[in-house]
Amino acid sequence: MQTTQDTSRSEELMELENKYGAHNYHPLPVVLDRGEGVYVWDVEGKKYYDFLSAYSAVNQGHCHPAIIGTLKEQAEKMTLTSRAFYNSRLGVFDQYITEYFKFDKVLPMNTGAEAVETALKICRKWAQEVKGLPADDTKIIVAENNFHGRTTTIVSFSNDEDARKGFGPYTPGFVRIDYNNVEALEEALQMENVAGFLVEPIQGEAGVVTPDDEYLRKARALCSKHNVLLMTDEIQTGIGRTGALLASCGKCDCAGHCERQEATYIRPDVLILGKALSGGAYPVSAVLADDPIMNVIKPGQHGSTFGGNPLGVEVAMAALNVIRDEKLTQNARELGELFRSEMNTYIAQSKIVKLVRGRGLLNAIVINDSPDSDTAWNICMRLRDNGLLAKPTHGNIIRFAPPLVMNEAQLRDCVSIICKTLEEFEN
Ligand code: IF1
Repeated sequence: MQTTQDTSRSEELMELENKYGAHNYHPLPVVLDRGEGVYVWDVEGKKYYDFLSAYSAVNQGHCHPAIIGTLKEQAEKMTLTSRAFYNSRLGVFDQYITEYFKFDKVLPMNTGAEAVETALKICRKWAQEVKGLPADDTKIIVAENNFHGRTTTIVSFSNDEDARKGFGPYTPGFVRIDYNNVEALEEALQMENVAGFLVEPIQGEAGVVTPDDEYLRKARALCSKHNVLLMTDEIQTGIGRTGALLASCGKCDCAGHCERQEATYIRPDVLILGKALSGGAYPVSAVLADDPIMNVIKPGQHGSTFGGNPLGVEVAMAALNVIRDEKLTQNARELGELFRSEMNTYIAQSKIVKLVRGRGLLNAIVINDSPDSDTAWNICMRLRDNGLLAKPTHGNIIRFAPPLVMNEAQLRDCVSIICKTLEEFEN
């Protein structure tokens, strides 16, 4: 399987990034040039299965024709007006997305971190203006090992030293509790002046840490009881990825549209979306909430030059259409079950893999080696050689998140590449 290809073009391009770009990443050494569906090609023309999907932004697959078609069409008509004026696409998008996810209102932004910041600002303002909490002591509860983005406020409540250290002084007003621990939440809610609880339905960066089935439901009930806003960060888990439209939909894909809503859907007060909201074609993020919450934001109090621009919102509508039209949520659910079951068969006779976990097509395997070892990295390098791209997280965890447009034959092919590669590391 060793490639004998001339990789000088790749070397050259990596050297350019290395020399002229800030060193804020440590990428796997592969230089991608083109993508289509579940596949990407490097500059030497080698083809790979993409098992990262740009951290779940490319759920709809690379360069989906419907999304790119819409992007091209809108780009030739109008790209940006700013919110100083109305534009002909934003209202249409506002109606579309609020009906799609069943909230009264949406506030569009661009990146995930901006959407999280927006949710935090809405939460604080709601707490002060509606709930009557003091401005200098409004607390928001967050989870241990959270990942919500890279702004100074967001890294203020991170416990990842790399993300946080050296970037102080930090924004106060956050209280961190154990993830997947209802008692810890209950206890934290006894504090005075709690405004909200910000949580990932599955912790992606932490290594696809999947909470107990009842965790979110109980968190929902506790937040309601204490008049505290439940804010779910579905930037990575949302839009079909976990085999549900939102991870907070449980096993359903309706976002409150069907009779199973009662049984499975946990409705947050504030829903935070990004990444796959645009299918990776353009940065689009959004915060959704009902009127009593969203209406605390008045003209001049929050915004963004690019937020709600006609190009972004057209792309987002196309991207959400693809999820529905191609039944990608259902596909993620079915292929996810197949993936975990195949991996569990492998793990039963494996020494190198401890376990597989996840929901839908957001999965990870835990390598049986210390987080300080380079085993997971070496496995990812061999996966690359064997035509599949994945990235380790936290040293000994490998995340597997292919585009949701994958079919069963492709998934079986990928499982065989993964198992064959793992076998090389078995002794
Ligand atoms: C990086 C991880 C994924 C997110 C959740 C908000 C954001 C993210 C739940 C911010 C972003 C990214 C950013 C990326 C690595 C990455 C990531 F490895 F850190 F965990 F996806 F798996 N909430 N996640 O996952 O969104 O501002 O980036 O648009 O390199 O920082 P953003």
